[in-house]
Amino acid sequence: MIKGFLFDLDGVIVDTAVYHYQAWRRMANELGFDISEEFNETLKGISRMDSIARILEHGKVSLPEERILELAKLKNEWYLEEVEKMTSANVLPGIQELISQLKAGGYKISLGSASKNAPKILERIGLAPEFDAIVDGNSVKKSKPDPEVFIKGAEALNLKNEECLVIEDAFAGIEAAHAAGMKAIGIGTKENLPNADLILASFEEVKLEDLLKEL
Ligand code: B16
Ligand code: MG
Repeated sequence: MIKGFLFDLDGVIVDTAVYHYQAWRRMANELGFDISEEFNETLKGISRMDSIARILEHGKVSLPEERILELAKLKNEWYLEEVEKMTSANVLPGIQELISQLKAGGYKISLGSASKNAPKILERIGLAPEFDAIVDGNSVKKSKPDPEVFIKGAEALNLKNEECLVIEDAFAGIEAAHAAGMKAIGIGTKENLPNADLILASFEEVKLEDLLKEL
């Protein structure tokens, strides 16, 4: 029986996935190569330092550790320029309504994000007080598809893993949910998320009872 929901942040609650892509692309372009949207798909849910390692490998660029850290910091500054402009209007369609339905139904909710910027983003969009727990890139060591972020989410809610349902937009995130013994709803398409237990384009007009029946 499902008692709790673990929400990914980027690409589920807000569309920051596009800001991550723009900032990584700017960095890659400055290094003399480009990254496609298709390649960017493989970065979703992956931590900042794992992402930069994958991007540099993709561009066949080898740099000293110090320079890599500098570039990761710069990318984050570019990314935060966009985050600073965010308001509650950036919450993706249907999310606020879903959270209200979950609260009314007595479900617990936690964030399960790889992002170190998660607290800042939740503050900006005004959703921080809605969460019973926040597990993010500051509290986990291993990147999705490792299940650590969701295992910690279930623990923070005082629930068993199988009592939690994950909502994700990343292939790696759905792998992480499954590795934790949880089902996952994918926000996206069958092509991007063939591993999801249920696919939705968004939460717009979605009723919680209907959702739970389909899983
Ligand atoms: P940051 P999620 C992930 O967040 C993003 O999908 C991924 O693109 C990003 O690199 C990662 O967070 C780290 O983010 O640089 O803000 O710490 O989708 O797990 O909410
Ligand atoms: Mg995501």
